[in-house]
Amino acid sequence: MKYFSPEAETLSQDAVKALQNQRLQAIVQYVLKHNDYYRKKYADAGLSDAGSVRSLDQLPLLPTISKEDFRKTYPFGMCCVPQSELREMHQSSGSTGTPVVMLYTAEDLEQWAECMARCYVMAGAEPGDAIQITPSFGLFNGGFGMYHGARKAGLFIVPTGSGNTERQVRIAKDFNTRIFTGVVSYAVRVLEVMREMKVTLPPLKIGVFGAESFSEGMRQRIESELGITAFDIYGMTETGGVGTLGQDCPLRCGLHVWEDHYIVEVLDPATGKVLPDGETGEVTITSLTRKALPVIRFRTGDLSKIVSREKCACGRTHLRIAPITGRTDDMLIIKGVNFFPKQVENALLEIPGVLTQYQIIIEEVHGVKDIRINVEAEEGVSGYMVEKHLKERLGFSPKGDVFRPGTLPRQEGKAQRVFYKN
Ligand code: DLL
Repeated sequence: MKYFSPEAETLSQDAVKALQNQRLQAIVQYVLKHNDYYRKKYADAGLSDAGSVRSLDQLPLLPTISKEDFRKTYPFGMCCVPQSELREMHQSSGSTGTPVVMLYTAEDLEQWAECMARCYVMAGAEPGDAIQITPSFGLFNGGFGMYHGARKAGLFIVPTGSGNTERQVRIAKDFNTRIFTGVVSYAVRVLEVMREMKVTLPPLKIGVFGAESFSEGMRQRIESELGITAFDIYGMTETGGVGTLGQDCPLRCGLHVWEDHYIVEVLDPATGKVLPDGETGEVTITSLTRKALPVIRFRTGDLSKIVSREKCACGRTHLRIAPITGRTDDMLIIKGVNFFPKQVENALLEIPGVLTQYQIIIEEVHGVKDIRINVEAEEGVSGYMVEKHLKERLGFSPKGDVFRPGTLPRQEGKAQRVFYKN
């Protein structure tokens, strides 16, 4: 099976645009009809006639929304349906403590499953393949989203959830896991345990990983050590969860965004203006088909660019964005040099013998920010080697401390890589 929904995934670009225009108009009218918060927001922005937005070129007239809007309206303030129509919720917690909530009707769950099933099939999943779902089944959208999609794609679900890594490895072996899914850093953790247990998993072929930015170096490590092809799956609580926004195909030429369900804009983070294709900015999403809580111009905080609107050689026609570089709020500026944690990761993994666990420690020495890298490595790698390579690749000179394998702390969910110390 090559496509889960051949017709939708290979619509001509003109047909995609026509569908988006029609769905955009409908969703704007829908939120204005069913939600006071959107109505007030648009009225406050002086848009008495927001409902007349008819096409994509008028989209930039509408105000953007952000996580702030979700937090202000917690838990039901952005909901467009009565509670009797809700069937599921998920939430993510952020730095402020007030969670961001996504609500789902039965139709929304179908839409989520459809997007996820397309991702699985794009990665090469076949009905009956054993899929091991390692994100937790709970408020985090990862576990359930992967589950709904796997049901839809007819896969054999092995719902381990997170934790008990040794058991994960045993189960993968016993149930012939072919598709391994999860948060990137947890996949790396499982890899380590496999190495310790000296287990190889012959049927394992596909990795579906996301929830964090990961460098090409990390992807290569995962692929070569597990002997799999690793796919980069994208989505978030506010757009309806994992996989809603798409994934890369085996040709690795960007993340295919499911454009019949979502409109992508890339905005200049400082001015909010739409950037031309090819320029990096803040990914901004409009959901076209969601009922309980649609987003219109949601500023995700994620940085990427549109790489192509041309048909991909895989046959899919929806536009492609570059893998996420980082978030608007995770760029680091040390001694005048700007960089993202992902760049440090890439540079570290170029050093032979360096392993996948690391920490970026930002400390203030006499009022000046400085950076220290703690990284696990095999015997023979010295702090000096790490410092020298990072200086060459990134243009600044952090202090590098090398740790023995297995000694830096691990997390079960998304990994914390950057630590601030005074
Ligand atoms: O992390 C959904 C997810 C689960 C995606 C499992 C993939 C796998 P949230 O907890 O709401 O949802 O976090 C969303 O995670 O805005 C990005 O900053 C980041 N993120 C998600 N996927 C990727 C990816 C899930 N493929 C936030 N690459 C997003 C880089 C990603 N960052």
